[in-house]
Amino acid sequence: MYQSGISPFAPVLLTLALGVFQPAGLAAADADRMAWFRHDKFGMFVHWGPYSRLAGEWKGNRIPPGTEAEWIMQRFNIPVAEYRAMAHGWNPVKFDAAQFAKLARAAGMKYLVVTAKHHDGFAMYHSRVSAYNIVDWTPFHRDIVKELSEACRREGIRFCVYYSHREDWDDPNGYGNHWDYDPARKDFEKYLREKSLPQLRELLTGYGPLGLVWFDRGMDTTEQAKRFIDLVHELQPECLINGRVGNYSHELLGDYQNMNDNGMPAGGMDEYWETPQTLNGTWGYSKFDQEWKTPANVIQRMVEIVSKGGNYLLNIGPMADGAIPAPSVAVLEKVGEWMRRNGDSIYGTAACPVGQFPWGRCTVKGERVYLHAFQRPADGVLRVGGLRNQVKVAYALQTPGRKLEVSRENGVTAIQLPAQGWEEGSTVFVLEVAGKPEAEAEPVTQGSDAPFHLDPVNGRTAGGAMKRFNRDGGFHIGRWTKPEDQASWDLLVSQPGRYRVRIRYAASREWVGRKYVVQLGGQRLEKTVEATGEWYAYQSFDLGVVTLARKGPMRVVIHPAEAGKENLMYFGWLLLEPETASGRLGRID
Ligand code: H79
Repeated sequence: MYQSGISPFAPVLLTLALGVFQPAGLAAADADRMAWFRHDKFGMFVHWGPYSRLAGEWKGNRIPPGTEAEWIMQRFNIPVAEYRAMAHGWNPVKFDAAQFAKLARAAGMKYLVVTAKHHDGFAMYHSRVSAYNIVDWTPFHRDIVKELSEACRREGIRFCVYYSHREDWDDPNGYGNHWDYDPARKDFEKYLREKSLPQLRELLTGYGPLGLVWFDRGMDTTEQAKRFIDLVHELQPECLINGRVGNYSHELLGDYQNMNDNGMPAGGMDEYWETPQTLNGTWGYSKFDQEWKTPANVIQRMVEIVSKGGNYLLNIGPMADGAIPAPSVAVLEKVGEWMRRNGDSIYGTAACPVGQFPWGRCTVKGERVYLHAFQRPADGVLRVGGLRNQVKVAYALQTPGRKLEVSRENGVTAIQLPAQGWEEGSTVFVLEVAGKPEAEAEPVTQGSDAPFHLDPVNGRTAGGAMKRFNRDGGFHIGRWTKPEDQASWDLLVSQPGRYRVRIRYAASREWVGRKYVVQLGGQRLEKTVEATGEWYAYQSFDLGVVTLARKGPMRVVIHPAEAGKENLMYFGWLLLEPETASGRLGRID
């Protein structure tokens, strides 16, 4: 177990002082463990292993650019013996851990996650559990996890490991290798007991405090996943666990959720999240993939992610000799220059309450709104709709002494922008506002004969109800067990009349039969949760017809009818379709 020298209460006090957002429904103890994750926003992912030596090519077969070169063993069904022989000759003499940690630091990244073992089963550290590791199996004989952990500590970068805990194409009992091993004869329990869990123990005991363990590909059962979680908690209680630790088709476990690889959510969520992304189209190095993202693109992705409350884990794929591809170094250094000037608008900020703007995104911290303009509007005016607060003063982040002219009309704040000082990627303007930044309540509107589409993005949650990620790359509202746990939407009805109400949700077997309430203005529908088959098997149900009698504002609320132990449902959307003479319109599935 590792102790930090800082009082465990320090991050909480800091958090309160800064007024930083904490996702609803999380216990204070969890928020404390999450403090660094919430603050740091930007991390470096490192995918490096024997696959890097192949660089996307095996016996003339090539991994297409834009796809995963670290999957080469599986992709071409390379026999274990041949892959092992290839790894046996791997000698990445140019590897320099300090270069990685210094690059992460120069880029403004605050944590680093290295593949201690990827799906190919090869350990990048000195494992006593399996001799198939970089120290015992290669002429290199150096423990790169150890070297990176020490270099990161010297540079003030939080050190973390990726460990593929289910997939193992080398082990006869691990997952995924069907070309050498007969899946019917696998003893997965033996793999967990004799390789996966013991190797995790080695990583948790041999490399100092870990910021987080990044699991991948999920686990068969919740019970198995809990053994990994328990081991992390037992050995390093402060260490965070990513959401891919458990079964993807059940309730997602872990301290935070990952988007799908390279995923970007449509809107903010009520839980901690991170998106792993590549700098080109592959994680492990491929000599065929030179489609590097530009610094401006990386900056804009980061801003977008942070504006939605997430963290950005950006990957580099070192080459066979251990060198970092020069184009990735160049991009990260440029991003770092931007971060040194604009980091205030990223670190320690929270999701923008207002959402997205045509010209860019925003982040907030305390009583400040950071407006990220991706390009200068042609008329030189930045229009900020939907912000409720009074603006006290506005300036460019780089020139706080030079105040900008601000006016407000029809609820829209307009800022006169300077012609100079524009930055590649994003130019940041600061609004100092009265009070905590808040969005103007903006009703959901309808077009002529168009349905109201009420979903997790345009709705509000209250009580314990949470907007959550799910494995299909979509989002749902979950964690609602009692009547106070609610989702609500404010509508502006422009077309009174009869509306058919449809709902889409997924329900695991345990939730079937629970009662829920849909309030539409004064009308109350009480319904029963029906079976959809699986946790994430969404289905639509017809809830009947209601009359929306008047034009004007109306509120829709959904909540459990009574308190229960189980979650109500994974809510996808509610649709109000006008019933017209021509029949039903605008079906959205
Ligand atoms: O480590 C990186 C990926 O290798 C790993 N996650 C990131 C962080 C990952 N594991 N599984 N997946 C990604 C999804 C698998 C996609 C697949 Fe395929 C589609 C496997 C087989 C078909 C991609 C395309 C790999 C081979 C072909």
